[in-house]
Amino acid sequence: MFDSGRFDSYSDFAYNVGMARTINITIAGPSGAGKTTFIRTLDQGVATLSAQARLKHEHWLQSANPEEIAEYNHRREKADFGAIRASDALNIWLYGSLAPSHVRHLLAWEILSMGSDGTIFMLDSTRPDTFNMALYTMRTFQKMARLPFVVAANKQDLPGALGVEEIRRRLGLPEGVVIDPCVSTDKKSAQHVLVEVLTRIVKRPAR
Ligand SMILES: Nc1nc2c(ncn2[C@@H]2O[C@H](COP(=O)(O)OP(=O)(O)OP(=O)(O)O)[C@@H](O)[C@H]2O)c(=O)[nH]1
Ligand SMILES: [Mg+2]
Repeated sequence: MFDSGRFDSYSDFAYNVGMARTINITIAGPSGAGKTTFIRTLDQGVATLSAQARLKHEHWLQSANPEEIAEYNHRREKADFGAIRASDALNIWLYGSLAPSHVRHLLAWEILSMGSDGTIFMLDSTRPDTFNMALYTMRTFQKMARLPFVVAANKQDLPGALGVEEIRRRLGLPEGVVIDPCVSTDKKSAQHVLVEVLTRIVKRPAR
């Protein structure tokens, strides 16, 4: 699915040692930002995952605690997760997080951030009134776990969408933070954001 070829050598390596890797990515941000849309655009269905990943998933379902199961069922109902088989050796899971307006959000965020390898912070570029919620989401998630992340400035197709630099200024984000313009309904655009966060995850030094 990726034309950049940036993950080929990693995938070859993982495949050769018989170890398909699963990368978990959380999509977080205010209500209406476009998180569910982003996941639906990229989802290929669990059936496409490697046998190993499916087995791990079943095992997880048997061993998860009640809170985790409740969270899983909630996300499934909202179609808030997706699965991508990026190569023979690389499976990607996408998890939509609860919006900060949700009563249970802190518990759900804790569970998600513990199991995630990276985060996409999504915001609606036409809704500066939600930027404080976006910042709150970023700060809280990063406090729970310092994960590689990118910011997706979504709904760039709509009139009045603020540009990346204007969003950077309003959120007070330093140059080092990647803000990727995004249209969640568009597959190429969603893939671009995904590759940005994957690049940061793969580059991260081993813990
Ligand atoms: N024009 C446009 N509309 C979008 C885009 N992304 C999402 N939408 C629309 O924005 C609305 C909200 O999108 P959702 O994906 O449901 O947002 P969400 O972040 O999951 O919201 P919650 O589940 O409430 O937290 C829907 O009507 C989408 O169709 C985009 O890139 N462009
Ligand atoms: Mg949603």
